[in-house]
Amino acid sequence: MQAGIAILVFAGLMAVKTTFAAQHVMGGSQGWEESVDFDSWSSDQSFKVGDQLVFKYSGLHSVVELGSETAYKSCDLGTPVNSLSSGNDVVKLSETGTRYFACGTPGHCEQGMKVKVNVVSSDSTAVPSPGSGSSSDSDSSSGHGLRRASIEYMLAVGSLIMGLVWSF
Ligand SMILES: [Cu+2]
Repeated sequence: MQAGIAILVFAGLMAVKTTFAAQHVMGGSQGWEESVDFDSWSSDQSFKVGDQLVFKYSGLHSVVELGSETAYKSCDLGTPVNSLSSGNDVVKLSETGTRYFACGTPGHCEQGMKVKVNVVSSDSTAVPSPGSGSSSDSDSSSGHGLRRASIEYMLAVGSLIMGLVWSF
């Protein structure tokens, strides 16, 4: 019985952990493709420490991580921080800051196949969007984020309690 409870507690903790970390499939359903407008796609995303980026693509493409805004802007792929080419690559966001990714196929970056990922602390509930202004705006969006986080937390705790009840 005790071992069973320990397993349930562990499963519950895993549920909490996974509810808070998100996987971002780059480009959404289209994936890592030239046709995606990555600027507008990424503006709807909230990238947090602990989240993962997933790059899904065909053999026409690859993933090159760039080390600077300058390299990103000019599509300078000469000194990449990291290169990936499996077609189903997972990149973990382990700290705050900006990460830059582009396709390594000649010409694709210039065509817009690149994305900038602004990673914020996992405590943050709101990502200020450029040009958005008033304090009431940011208040309401952070309130929304908090509400969402607490609902996810309650779901995780709820499933843990359900598990405990069933074990008796
Ligand atoms: Cu490409």
